[in-house]
Amino acid sequence: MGIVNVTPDSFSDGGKYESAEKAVEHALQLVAEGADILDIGGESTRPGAMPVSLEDELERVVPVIERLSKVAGVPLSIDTYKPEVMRAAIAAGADIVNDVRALQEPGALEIVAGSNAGACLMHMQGTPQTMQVDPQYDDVVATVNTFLAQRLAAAEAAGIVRERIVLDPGFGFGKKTEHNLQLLQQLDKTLQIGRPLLVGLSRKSVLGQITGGDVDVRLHASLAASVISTMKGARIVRVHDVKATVDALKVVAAVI
Ligand code: 8Y7
Repeated sequence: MGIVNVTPDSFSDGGKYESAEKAVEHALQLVAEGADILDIGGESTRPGAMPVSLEDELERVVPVIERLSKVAGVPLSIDTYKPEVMRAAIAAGADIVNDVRALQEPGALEIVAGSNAGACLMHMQGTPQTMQVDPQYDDVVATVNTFLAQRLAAAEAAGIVRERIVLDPGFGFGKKTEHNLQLLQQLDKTLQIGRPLLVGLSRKSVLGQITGGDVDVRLHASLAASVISTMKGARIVRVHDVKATVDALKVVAAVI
């Protein structure tokens, strides 16, 4: 899964049209590099990031999804927690809802249930504004897995068949380095819930904690994370660096 951020370029006055054009161009580059899914997001969920209004988020992502649904040739995922964005993105051609809040916003379950879209249910402790301020767990693996099993049950109860759902422990979302590493070490336990797993570790700060590298020099650590995740059973890795990841995972696939 290749990451496509649709955010206005603060260094250019080209405006909304230009940021949509750039996102489409980047997305098609990721497909050429071997991405099987594109994840399109209009609001950053990085720690401390500012929320984006519903109107701005819709204006950013809908034109990009409309365009890519005609030309990309791979499934499109919409990265949002807002039910209105899910609805508009699905209408524009999105195939998957990637929700860092696991469809907990009022109306989110119903919108996905009333569509044919797949869903990624992710664990997060707290909110992006404050989640990295001293997160605490008694047992992070048990807490995350209990939450994911509960959200899977809620999705099924709302009418979303389990075959449409993947689960994600939510690396970096309200987790310290030790929590992230425990979740990765024990990914087999999350897999036991019985659904395919998506893992997002690309360029994340846990990798910087280990290597000492800033966000722009985390490629090699990110590749290690994708290889480990895949060997531990993850089915989808959400990454910025598609070409390098595809090569690394071809080597995994040749021996697994
Ligand atoms: C993840 C994600 C982000 C992740 C899923 C970043 C939107 C932060 N991370 N979605 N989104 N899993 N499913 O650094 O780990 O990429 S945003």
